[in-house]
Amino acid sequence: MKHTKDYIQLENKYGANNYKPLDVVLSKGTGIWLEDVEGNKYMDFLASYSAVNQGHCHPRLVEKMQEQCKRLALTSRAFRNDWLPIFAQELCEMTGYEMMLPMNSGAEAVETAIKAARKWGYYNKKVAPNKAEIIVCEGNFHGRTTTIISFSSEDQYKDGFGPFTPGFKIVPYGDINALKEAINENTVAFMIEPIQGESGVVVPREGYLKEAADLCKENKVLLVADEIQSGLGRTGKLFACEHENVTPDMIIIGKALSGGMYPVSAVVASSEILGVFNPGDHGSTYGGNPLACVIAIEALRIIKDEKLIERSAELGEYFLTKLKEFDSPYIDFCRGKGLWIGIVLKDSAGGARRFCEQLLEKGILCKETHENVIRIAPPLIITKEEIDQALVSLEEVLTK
Ligand code: IF1
Repeated sequence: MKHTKDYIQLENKYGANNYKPLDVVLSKGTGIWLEDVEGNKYMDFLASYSAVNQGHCHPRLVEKMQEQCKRLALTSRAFRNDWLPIFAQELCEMTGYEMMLPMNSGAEAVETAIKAARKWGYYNKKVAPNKAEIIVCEGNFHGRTTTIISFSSEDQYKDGFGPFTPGFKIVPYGDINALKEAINENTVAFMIEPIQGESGVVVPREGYLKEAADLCKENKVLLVADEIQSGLGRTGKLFACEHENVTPDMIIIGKALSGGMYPVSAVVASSEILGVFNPGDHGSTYGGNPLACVIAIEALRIIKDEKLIERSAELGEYFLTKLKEFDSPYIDFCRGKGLWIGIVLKDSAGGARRFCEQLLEKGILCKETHENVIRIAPPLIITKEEIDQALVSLEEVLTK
C-alpha cells in the first residue's frame, strides 16, 4: 500500500510543478468530511474553492451521475441531446435571465463572456472594428488562459507568458471615479467579481456595485459579473450582486454549478447579448453534454431543496461574529459575506501558511491566499455544531 510520502514523491516526479499543495493526500469525501490515504479525517474549509457548496459526493449527484453515464454521456453539439434544453430552462428560470450558453471550466465561460461582450459591442454599440475595450479590476482573478492573464494585475500570473491580448483596462477595485474615467466610446463591458476571491475575500464598500451598475447603464456598457466563486449561495444570496440589488447584464457561473462532480460552467444573459452568437462562432466539445446537464440540474435543485442559500447567510453571520470575538495577537480583521470569510492577519503574524499547516494537524483543511489571508469557505451544508467544533481549533491556533 502506498503512503502519503510515496504519492507526493510520484507526483513531484511526473507532475508539472505548478502547485504547492499542503502535504495531505485525500482519497475519500462525504459532505464536509474528507479522509486521507492514512485514514485521517478532516473538515473541509475550502470546499474546492466553492465548487463543492453541496458537499462532497452528494448522494443525489452520485445517483444522477451514475444513472446518466450508463445511458449517454457525450453527443457533442453536432447533435442535440435530451438534457440540454431542460438544463437551459432551469438555469434561466432560477437566475431570471433569457438565455444561457454552457461551457466546462470557469475560464472558458469567462472567455465566452468576453467574446459575447465584444461582438455585442461591434453589432449593437457600433464600436469601430477591433477597438472594443473591457474594463476589469485590480486584484482580479478570472482564470488562467492567455487572454485572461493578459489583464491580471498579478505579475506572477503573466511572467513568461506573453505576448498578451490587448483591449483591457485595469482600474482599482472599489474606485468609482477611476471607472468613470476609464469608460470611453469603445468600452463594451466592465467585468467584475462582486467579492474578490483570490485577492482575499475582498468585499467592496457598500454602494460601489450599484454605482458601477448605474454608470454602466448610462454609458451603454455591459456589466459582467464573474460569480464563478461568489455565486450559487456562497455569500448568502444566489448571486453576490443581489446584496446591492444589482442585476448584471451577464453573469458567469461555474464551480458549484456541478457540486464538484464534473466541470460545468455557463454564461447567462439577455437574448440581445447571447443572441450575437451565430452557428460556428463559439463552442466546445464537452459544453452542454447530457451528463454535465443532468449533474448541473441536480446541483441547482439541491441548492434550492436544502436551502443552502439561507444556511449560508445564517451560519456565515454566526461564524463571522464568533471569529471577530477572538482575542488574537495575529488577526488584523475578519471580513466576508455568508460562509465566505477572510481572516486577515497582521504582518507580524508571519504569513497565513503556517496557520493553515497547524489547522491541518488539527484536522481542518483551509488554504491561505495572498500571504496573509486565511480563507474560510466550507461546503454550505455544514452544521452549526460542526462550525462550533472548528471554532475551537481555530481559536487554539489563532490565539495561543
Ligand atoms: C486554480 C484562486 C480561487 C475564479 C473566478 C474564474 C475562475 C476562478 C472568480 C476560473 C477560479 C480558482 C482556480 C484555482 C484556484 C482558484 C482560486 F485562488 F486562484 F483565485 F478560487 F480563489 N473566476 N478560481 O475564482 O475558473 O477555470 O479554474 O474553473 O488553482 O487556479 P476555472
